[in-house]
Amino acid sequence: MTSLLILIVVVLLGIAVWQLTKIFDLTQISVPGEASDASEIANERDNNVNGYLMFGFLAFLYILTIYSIAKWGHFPLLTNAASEHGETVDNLMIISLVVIFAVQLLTQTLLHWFAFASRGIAGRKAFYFADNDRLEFMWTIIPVIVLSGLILYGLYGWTNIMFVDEDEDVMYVEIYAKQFGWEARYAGEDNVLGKANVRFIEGVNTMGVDMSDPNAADDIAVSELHLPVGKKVVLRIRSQDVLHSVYLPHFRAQMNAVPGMVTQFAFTPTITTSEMREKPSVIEDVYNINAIRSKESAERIAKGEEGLDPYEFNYVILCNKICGASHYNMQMRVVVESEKEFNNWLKDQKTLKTTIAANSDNTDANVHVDEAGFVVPENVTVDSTAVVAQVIK
Ligand SMILES: [Cu+2]
Repeated sequence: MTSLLILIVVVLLGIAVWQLTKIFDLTQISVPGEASDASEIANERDNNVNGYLMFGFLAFLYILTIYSIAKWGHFPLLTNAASEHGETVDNLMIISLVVIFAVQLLTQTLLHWFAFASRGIAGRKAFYFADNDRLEFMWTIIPVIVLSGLILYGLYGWTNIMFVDEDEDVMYVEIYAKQFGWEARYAGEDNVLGKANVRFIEGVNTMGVDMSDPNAADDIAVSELHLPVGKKVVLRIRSQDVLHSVYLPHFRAQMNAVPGMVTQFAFTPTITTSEMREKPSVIEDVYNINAIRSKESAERIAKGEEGLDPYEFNYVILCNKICGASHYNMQMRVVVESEKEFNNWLKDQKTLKTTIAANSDNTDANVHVDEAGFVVPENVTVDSTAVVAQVIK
């Protein structure tokens, strides 16, 4: 309703301005026989001014672009990729940027130069031709070759990234997305994730793992993702409610989390968290962030609020689909460490089965444990309308 009112006001304002300009035009009476600036036909001076203004605009465009690149053109996602395939993605990005910049520099310069060179001059007539096959051929074939090259390189990179050899020694980890947070599940010793479905969500079994599936017995649910460096990990991605997107910027990895299906992305981390913290560019970023943060912290303390802790570099999973009100805050910390550190950490994590059993001891009415020790949810109904309402609101 408010938007409709705003729209009506904007339309009425437009009509008012239009009427005012008409009145203004009517008041500009020109005396017959006298040269008047109010003439609607452009004279030599108008044409020259417009011709030079085109150059002025071109200069403005590039001075602004080059100044922006020099001042803010720090591209943290074009270097320091922390995964094996990351370099391919970065190269594709850099090549695309260079090609786009070169092509637009050439075309914009030509466009503005032609506008200047062909400006109206008294007595000069425009040269007209209906078509020119050679020109048509050139501006068709050159983009075709350049774009095919880029697309083929992209496809080659993508198939290489997405291909997982069946014999390869990989680690399976499930990433579970929901409004608004992430959970992860390790496949355990058997390296097979137990089946899961949203209908099994109950109590501590927040990912809806089917505990009657024997493969689920050793699955480990965590809220922080740890990965051993140099080991290929296959992320199996599910969503509880709406579309989310698993985005691991430092590893150049992204895949949608789609309700009702399992998507996957495989990558090999190559740099541990502590190695990344030592990189000069990361140290500089952290320093800059903390300079802003300490200012903010001082302001908070002055107001009697709690101060902020200093920022420390960490890999993260972010959500890259606008999935609702708290989308911006959907993140999970990722720790890349040596295989030994990873194994020690994993050893300390409890299996989902143990956690559920410990909780069901407190007699949860809807859950019982069968003879094999598996927790079986009874009459679990999931109110999916509640989630939809939240999205619409
Ligand atoms: Cu999300």
